[in-house]
Amino acid sequence: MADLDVVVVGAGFAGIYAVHALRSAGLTVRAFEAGSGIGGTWFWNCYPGARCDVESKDYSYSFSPELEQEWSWSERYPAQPEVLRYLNHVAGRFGLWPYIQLNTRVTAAEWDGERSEWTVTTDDGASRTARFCVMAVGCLSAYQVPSLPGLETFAGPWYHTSRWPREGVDFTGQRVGLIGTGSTGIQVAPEIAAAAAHLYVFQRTANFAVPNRNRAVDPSWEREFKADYRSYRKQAQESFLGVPITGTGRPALAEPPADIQRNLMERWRAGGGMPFLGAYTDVLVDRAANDIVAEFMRDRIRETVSDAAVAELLCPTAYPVGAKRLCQSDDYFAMFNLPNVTLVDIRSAPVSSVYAGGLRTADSVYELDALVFATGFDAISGALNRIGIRGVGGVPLTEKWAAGPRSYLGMAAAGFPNMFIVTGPGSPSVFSNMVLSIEQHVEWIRDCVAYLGSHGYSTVEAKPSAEDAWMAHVTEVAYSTLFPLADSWYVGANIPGKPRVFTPYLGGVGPYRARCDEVAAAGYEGFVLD
Ligand code: NA7
Repeated sequence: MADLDVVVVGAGFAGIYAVHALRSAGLTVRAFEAGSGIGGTWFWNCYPGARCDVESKDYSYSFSPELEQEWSWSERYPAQPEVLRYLNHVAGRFGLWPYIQLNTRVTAAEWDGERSEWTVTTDDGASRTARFCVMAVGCLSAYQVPSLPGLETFAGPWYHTSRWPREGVDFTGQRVGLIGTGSTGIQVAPEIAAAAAHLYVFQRTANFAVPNRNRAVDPSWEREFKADYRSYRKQAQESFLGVPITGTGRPALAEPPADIQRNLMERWRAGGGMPFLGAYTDVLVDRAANDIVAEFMRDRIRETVSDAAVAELLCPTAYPVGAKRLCQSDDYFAMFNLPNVTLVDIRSAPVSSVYAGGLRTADSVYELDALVFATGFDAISGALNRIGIRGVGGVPLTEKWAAGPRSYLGMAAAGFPNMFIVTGPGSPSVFSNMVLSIEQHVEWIRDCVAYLGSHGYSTVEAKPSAEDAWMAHVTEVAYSTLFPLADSWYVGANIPGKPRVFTPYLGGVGPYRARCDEVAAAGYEGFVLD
């Protein structure tokens, strides 16, 4: 008999809710978390300026009406410390601490076909057996530092934003180099610029950013909003992104140009990426419509940045707007008007090496006291590939995914019975309100485990044919949009040598939920139950 019913790997939003939901269903559960605290992404990414790009009213658990009434968010877009406080509150409120083991990294998980159980090994040398394994490792947890020649010779400190020192970093009086201008780089840059003697922003690809218009939550708005929270959550579940947004419902190409500009400006002034990109139905599928929105955004950069050459360099042209994660910032572009900030184009003159005193590019040398990497993650599959996961016949997950990550419904991989992935490849995951998707996945997994128990089955495994069909569908939907045109982490293009596979499911969380429900209602169609 296995030690546990379920081992949960990770204690971020997904792991915390998995522990609660599975325990509430009467199962014995233990979660292992590498960090010294819970929170996952929100634990590790404690760099200054870290903030969620989904509004707090949406980016919060909906499973408990009491919780959602009790908790008050202070800001429209929550900053990292507040998200972390929230998750710690949830763990305490629902009595989850005894079931979460911190400072413990799972190093291997191996399926034993004879005993129908997983053996999970941790970095303290211990092993546990469990009937089920729930991988709640996060989509953006395996961070990457580029291999720059000479980095080991750099005399000053260097940091990756995803492993920021918890005690903070004082850049006062320093010359700081920042590599990476995605969502993270755009958030951290103004914070560094406010303290440093000089900030050099090394930009490989210019990125689009909309304003947050972040603000304190108004208590009267909150009261009114909370009065109708349940029906709002229902709308979210049925929506496309997991956040109910109001678009015009019309294609931009059928709209008079002046109306488009007026409408985009209204949304720009209101702030937020989802309402802005969702203004028209064709922006993410038709390049001509996309160009209108992209040019609108470039015009905002041009009117914000006073040096015309710097503004032009900051104008993204390499990909359709939205095809990479749309960044959000209230102060990034204006920061380039500060005398202590320099934008360096490393697309035309790439970084050649790091030396003790700084960084060399193809055409210049930059003297630096500290280096910051905001260079992103081996997304979605990276964290799973770093665990030694072996399925039926001892086959490693890395071998199965050698040509790219794949799974059935983004939750289960053929050849890996009784292993569930929360927001894995082929799930709406990062293309949705993650918290809402996590809740849906976890509840589906909980119900599947309960179904096995009540019907006398001990194992569940995705059929290869179901996995193939699901991934073909994921690909077909993705290639009907403009998303594949960008070299983004959605396709793994940011990791040298990673196979180019479009991993998030773009079919929308409402239709996805309906499909998952159909699969369950049909006795877990596409799975072998044994
Ligand atoms: P991203 O979005 O992957 O951004 C990483 C940035 O780092 C991006 O500007 C990259 O340029 C740059 N990068 C990566 N490797 C290099 C090298 N070798 N040299 C120079 N520049 C490099 O990660 P984030 O952490 O910003 O955001 C991840 C997600 O977190 C975000 O999408 C939100 O969902 C939250 P590139 O564009 O590849 O040319």
